[in-house]
Amino acid sequence: MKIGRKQKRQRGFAGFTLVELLVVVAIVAVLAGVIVVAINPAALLQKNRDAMRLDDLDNVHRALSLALADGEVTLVETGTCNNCTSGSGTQAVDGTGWVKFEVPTGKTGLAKYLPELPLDPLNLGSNIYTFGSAAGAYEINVVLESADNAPKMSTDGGNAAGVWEIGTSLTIL
Ligand SMILES: [Ca+2]
Repeated sequence: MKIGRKQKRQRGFAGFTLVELLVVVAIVAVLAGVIVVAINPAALLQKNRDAMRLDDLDNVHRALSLALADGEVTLVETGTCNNCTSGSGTQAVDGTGWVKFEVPTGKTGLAKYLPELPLDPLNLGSNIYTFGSAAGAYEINVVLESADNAPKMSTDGGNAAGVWEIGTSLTIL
């Protein structure tokens, strides 16, 4: 008997049973799960934010070092400053932002080296940048999120094992 074109096509589709299709869907779902676990997007985002934090604090540290060396700023005693953090202070780079300093007459200040103060990528709770200065030295702190960065925080030469500390005196904060 001759099989018509329509019948042939129907046979082709009938080649995949519902069970076979379900098995394929299940395999794809398992593979997708394995890939998500292997990549761990949440951990990746934490690492990205930490990289930004290290970059930000490095930039502020470098700008402050240059400004101090060039006599563009003088440090003040921050003491119990309540807006010396990126969470409560502004991004102003004139000494009124979360990084405090004074600009000697005729000088440009930190603005010569940094357009604005950075903010922590989350800038919430303990994820903020903190500044402190005393006796001509300063310190900037941030808490890193990624578990992989915990050793960085405990071996930075500072006095807080759970905080990344950078500056010219790491015992101010
Ligand atoms: Ca530390």
